[in-house]
Amino acid sequence: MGCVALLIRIFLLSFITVAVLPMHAYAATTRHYKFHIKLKNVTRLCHTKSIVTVNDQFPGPRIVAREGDRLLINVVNHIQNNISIHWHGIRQIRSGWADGPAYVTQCPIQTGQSYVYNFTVVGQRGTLFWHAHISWLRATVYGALVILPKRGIPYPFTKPYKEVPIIFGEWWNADPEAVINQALQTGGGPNVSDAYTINGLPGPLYNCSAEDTFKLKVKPGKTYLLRLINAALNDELFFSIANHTVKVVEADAVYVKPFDTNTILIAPGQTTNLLLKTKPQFPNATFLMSARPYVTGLGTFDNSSVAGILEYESSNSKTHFSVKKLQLLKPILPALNDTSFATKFANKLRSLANTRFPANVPQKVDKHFFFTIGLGTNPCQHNNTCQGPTNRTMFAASINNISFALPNTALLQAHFTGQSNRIYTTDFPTKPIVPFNYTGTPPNNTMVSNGTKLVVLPFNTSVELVMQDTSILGAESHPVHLHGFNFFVVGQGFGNFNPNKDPANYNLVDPVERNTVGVPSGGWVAIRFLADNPGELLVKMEFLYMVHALSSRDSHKLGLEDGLEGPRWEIAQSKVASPTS
Ligand SMILES: *[C@@H]1O[C@H](CO)[C@@H](O)[C@H](O)[C@H]1NC(C)=O
Ligand SMILES: *[C@@H]1O[C@H](CO)[C@@H](O)[C@H](O)[C@H]1NC(C)=O
Ligand SMILES: *[C@@H]1O[C@H](CO)[C@@H](O)[C@H](O)[C@H]1NC(C)=O
Ligand SMILES: *[C@@H]1O[C@H](CO)[C@@H](O)[C@H](O)[C@H]1NC(C)=O
Ligand SMILES: *[C@@H]1O[C@H](CO)[C@@H](O)[C@H](O)[C@H]1NC(C)=O
Ligand SMILES: *[C@@H]1O[C@H](CO)[C@@H](O)[C@H](O)[C@H]1NC(C)=O
Ligand SMILES: *[C@@H]1O[C@H](CO)[C@@H](O)[C@H](O)[C@H]1NC(C)=O
Ligand SMILES: *[C@@H]1O[C@H](CO)[C@@H](O)[C@H](O)[C@H]1NC(C)=O
Ligand SMILES: *[C@@H]1O[C@H](CO)[C@@H](O)[C@H](O)[C@H]1NC(C)=O
Ligand SMILES: *[C@@H]1O[C@H](CO)[C@@H](O)[C@H](O)[C@H]1NC(C)=O
Ligand SMILES: *[C@@H]1O[C@H](CO)[C@@H](O)[C@H](O)[C@H]1NC(C)=O
Ligand SMILES: *[C@@H]1O[C@H](CO)[C@@H](O)[C@H](O)[C@H]1NC(C)=O
Ligand SMILES: [Cu+2]
Repeated sequence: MGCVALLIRIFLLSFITVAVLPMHAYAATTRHYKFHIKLKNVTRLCHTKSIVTVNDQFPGPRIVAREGDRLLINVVNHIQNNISIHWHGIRQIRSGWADGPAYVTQCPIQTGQSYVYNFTVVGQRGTLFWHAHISWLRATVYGALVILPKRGIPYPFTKPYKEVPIIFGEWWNADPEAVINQALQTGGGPNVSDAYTINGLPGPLYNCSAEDTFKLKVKPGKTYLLRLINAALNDELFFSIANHTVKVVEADAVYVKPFDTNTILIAPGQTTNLLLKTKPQFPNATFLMSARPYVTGLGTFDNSSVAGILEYESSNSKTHFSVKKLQLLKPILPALNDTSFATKFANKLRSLANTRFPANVPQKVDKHFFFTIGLGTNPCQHNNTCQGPTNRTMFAASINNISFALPNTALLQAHFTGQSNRIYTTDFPTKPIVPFNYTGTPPNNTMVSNGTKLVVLPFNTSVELVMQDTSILGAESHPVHLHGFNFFVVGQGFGNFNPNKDPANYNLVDPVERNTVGVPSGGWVAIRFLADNPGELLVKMEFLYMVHALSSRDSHKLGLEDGLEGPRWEIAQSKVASPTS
C-alpha cells in the first residue's frame, strides 16, 4: 500500500479522539496561515529559473506566534511535485501528524491537494524555521518561524529595538531536484551550490549580484536582535560582522548564558539569536557581514562567501552623504578547517539554567545507545558505472552501518494502522554489531546494509545517545537533528568515545539544549533526553555536501510513534541508498 491522502484524513480524526491535550491557563491565540505552493521565476547570479515558493515569496513568509499559541497552517499544493512542510525544532507534543517529513509522519501533499498543519507551541521561545521536507525542495521552500514569549513576559536580556531574521540558504543555478536526482543515480556527491544566500540574496562577493545584497540598516546606539537560521542544505557556516561584537543569547529556541563573540558557527538546521549593539555614533563606515563554510570532509564543497551590508543611518547628514563613499570594512573569518574554533565555540554554549528557565538534564539513564555515524558504500545499482569511491560503488551514509530505506507508506501511518511489520522492523542495533577502531585505519570492507529498522522505547525512558563519527571514507563533522525533541549536549571529544572515562567529564548542570548538533569530525558527542513525547521522533542527519545529498530522501531518522496500545517510541534508521534500488 502506498500513500493515500483520504486515509490520512480518517487517521487524523481518530488520532484526535485519543489525544488529550492539557488545558492551558493562559489566553492563547490560534493563528491561521495559508501557504500556496507555487512556481515563480527568480533571477540570481544572472540566471533566471523557475523555483518552488510559498505565496510567491523567496525566502517564504515569516510565521510569528507566541509561546502557547496554536498554529493552523493550510498548505495548498499548486505544483506538479509532491510536497510536505516540516516545522523544524517544534516539539510537536502529541501532534506528530503535523511534523511534516514525507513518508515518516505523513504522505506528501499531492498536486491540487491541501493539508492543514495543526499544532501548539509549547514551552519554546526564540527562533526556529520551516522548510519543505521531501527531496531537495527545501532549497527554495523555507522561512523563519519566530516564537515570542507569552504576552507580558520579557526576554531575559536587553529589549531589542528591532528584530531581524538572517536566513542562510544555498542557491543552485540548476534545478535542485535535478542535482539531487543525478547524485542519487550516480552515487557520487551532488553538484555543489553556486552561491550561499542571506535572506535569499547572494551579495556583492558574487558576480552579477551587487544589486542582490541584503542590507541591514541600523541606527547608532541601539540593540538589534538578529535571528539567525541556517537553512542551507549542506554546509556549516562561520558568520561575522566586520568590527562588531555580537552577544549569543539563544540557540534552537532555548535561552543560553549570554556570551560575546566576533564570529559564530551555525550548522544546517540550527538557529540562534544574537544581540547586536550598534556603535554609539555614526561610524563613517559600512560593514560587511559575511558567512562561509566550515569544512572537514574530503568531498567537494561550495568554497564561496555570502555577504550582506550593515549600514548606519546618519541622523544629521542624511541628505548630503553617500553610503557609497564610505569605507567598507570586511570581517576576518576563521580558516575553512578551523576545528579548534568549532570546538571552542561549542564549549561556550551553555543553558541559561536559572530558576525561571531550568535545565532539566536527565541525571540517570535508562537506555544507552551508541551510534556510529559516517560514510560507507553501496554496490553500483545500475549496469553502468557509478561515481562513489570507485566506479563500482555509490556513497552511502549510515548509522551503525545501516542505511535507512525510505518506505512508501508513512511510518506513523503504518504503525497506526497496525501494518508496521510489513513496513519496518524493530531490530535496529543500539550499538555497532562489529566494533572497530572508529577513528583509526578504516576497515577494508566499506559496504553498508540497508533497511527500515527502528528501536522501540518505552514512554518516559531516559536516553543517552553517543554519536561517534567514523573515519570510513574520511572523518567529517556531521550535523544531526532530532525531530520532536530537544536534547542536552552533555559531552563531546575527539577520537573514540571511552565509556569508562569520558562520562566523568559530562556537564550535567548547564549543558546546551538544542535540536541539532554537529558530531565533531573524528570525534563523538553525547546527548541526553527524556522520551516523554508520545507522537513521533526522528533523528535526521544533515550530512555535509556529498553525503548529505545521498541521505536526502531522507537522512538518518529516529521515529517516535504513538499508538493505540499506548505510547511507544520507535527509532527509525537512516536512508541513503538510491531509491531506485
Ligand atoms: C506523489 O506521492 C504519491 C504518494 O506517495 C506517489 O504515488 C506519486 O508517485 C508521487 N508523485 C511524484 C510526482 O513523485
Ligand atoms: C517563467 O518564465 C518562462 C519563460 O519566460 C515562462 O514561460 C513561465 O510562464 C514563467 N513562469 C512563471 C511562474 O511566471
Ligand atoms: C486542531 O487540533 C485541536 C486539538 O486536537 C482540535 O481541537 C482542533 O479542532 C483542530 N483544528 C482543526 C482546524 O483541525
Ligand atoms: C553537475 O555538474 C556537471 C559537471 O559540471 C554537469 O555536467 C552536470 O550537468 C551537472 N548536473 C546538474 C544536474 O546540473
Ligand atoms: C573597530 O575598529 C576600531 C577602529 O579600528 C577599533 O578600535 C575597534 O577595536 C574595532 N572593534 C571591533 C569590535 O573590532
Ligand atoms: C569619513 O570617511 C571618508 C572615507 O574614508 C573620509 O574621506 C572622511 O574624511 C571621513 N569623515 C569623517 C568625518 O571622519
Ligand atoms: C587547514 O588547512 C590549511 C591550509 O590548507 C592547512 O595548512 C592546515 O594544516 C589545515 N589544518 C587542519 C587542522 O587540518
Ligand atoms: C548489463 O550490460 C550488459 C552489457 O552491456 C548486458 O548484456 C546486460 O544485459 C545488462 N544487464 C542488465 C541487468 O541491464
Ligand atoms: C572502472 O575503473 C577501473 C579502474 O580504474 C577501470 O579499469 C575500468 O575500466 C572502469 N570501468 C568503467 C566501466 O569505466
Ligand atoms: C585507533 O587508531 C588511532 C589512529 O591510528 C590510534 O591512534 C589509536 O591508538 C587507535 N585506538 C585503538 C584503541 O586501537
Ligand atoms: C585490508 O587490505 C589490505 C591491502 O589489501 C591487506 O593487507 C589487509 O590484510 C586487509 N585487512 C583485512 C582486515 O582484511
Ligand atoms: C537494499 O535494500 C533493497 C531492498 O530492500 C535491496 O534490494 C538491496 O539489495 C539492498 N542493498 C544492499 C546493499 O543491501
Ligand atoms: Cu526538524
